[in-house]
Amino acid sequence: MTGLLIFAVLVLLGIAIWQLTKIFQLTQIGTTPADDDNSEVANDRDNNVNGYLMFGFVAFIYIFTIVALVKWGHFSLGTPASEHGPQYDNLLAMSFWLIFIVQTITQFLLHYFAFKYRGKEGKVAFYYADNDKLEFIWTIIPVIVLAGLILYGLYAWTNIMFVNDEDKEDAIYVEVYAKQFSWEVRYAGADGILGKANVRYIESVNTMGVDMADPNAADDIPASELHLPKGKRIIFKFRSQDVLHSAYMPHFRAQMNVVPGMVTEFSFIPTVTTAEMRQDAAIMNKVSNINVIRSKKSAELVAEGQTALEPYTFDYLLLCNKICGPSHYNMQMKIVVDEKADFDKWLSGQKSLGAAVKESQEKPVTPDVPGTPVQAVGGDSTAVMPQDTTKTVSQAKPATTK
Ligand SMILES: [Cu+2]
Repeated sequence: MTGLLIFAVLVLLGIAIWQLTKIFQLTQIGTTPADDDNSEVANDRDNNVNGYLMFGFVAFIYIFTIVALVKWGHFSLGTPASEHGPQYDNLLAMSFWLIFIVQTITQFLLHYFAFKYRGKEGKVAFYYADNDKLEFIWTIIPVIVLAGLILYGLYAWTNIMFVNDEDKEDAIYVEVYAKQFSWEVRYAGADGILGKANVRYIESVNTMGVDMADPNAADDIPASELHLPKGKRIIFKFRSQDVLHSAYMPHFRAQMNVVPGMVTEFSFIPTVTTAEMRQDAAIMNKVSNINVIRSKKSAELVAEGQTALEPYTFDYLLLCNKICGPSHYNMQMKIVVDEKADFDKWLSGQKSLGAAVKESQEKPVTPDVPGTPVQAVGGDSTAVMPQDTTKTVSQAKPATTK
């Protein structure tokens, strides 16, 4: 912080000195004989310098574009893992190529003509009012191209966002619940319907505030990992406990705002299991790069007498993509895409919410969802502190943080 202040002071001091010299120069006007070199009118040397600088600037743009593509091109999203993914990537690729081609040509023309018609002493600019034909051409071409792009975009949008009734019947409903700074998920259970929920019902192990009086609620299944079956349509219902979050699943080309006080929706069909994605060439390359960095770091840690880092293995992630507070960067949840049979096996091994609530009423509170402590919400007296695992709900002190 001090460094920043010193930097700001130095910059301001520099500006002050510069302004003072300008004022000094202005006071000298008219007192000394005119000097051609300091004239405000550009001479041929100035015009040439500006003309070549124009070329230099366009060269800089092109070189930077090439370097960026080579150096950072591999940060693009890679193989899509959802059914709508390729269509989404197609739309993005089309937009990028169009922008790339148009900007490459127009930037060149802009800078080339600025160079070609740079000022020359004694040369007067030619007055050219307008040309209807030219204006028609450069209006109609962008109109046609943009209309095509927008129409294709709308087509892709309805394809991705619209789920027909037939598909809805066969889908798996999953609620994704966001809070500062973690995610929880809840599966609809055997009845295929998610029980109603509200932040006011948050109590003990019922960390998502499900209304246990709703007959659809008891069979709901809470989980701390998002498991999805390959080839099945998943309909996500997003809710937030506190502030605006955004559920971002980049590998599935899915993102949806998570808004307090309302339920938002997104749906997709996963097409690549976690095991299959781990065999993807680009992913394997990324993983080995990360592990090179990790092994270097591990060597340093071991030298300091600490334990080495575990090697990294690829997993899909659900991330938060709205800056929602100080730990936003670490708000993530692992996503596992399994074959349908493995998914069914995993789901049947999870405890239903009804059973969990019943159990917690019989014995002291031990939340069985790791990493999902009940958060204090606006002085909610039922909230339990994360460490508070030994007391029953009635004994728990109200949380006083925040
Ligand atoms: Cu967030």
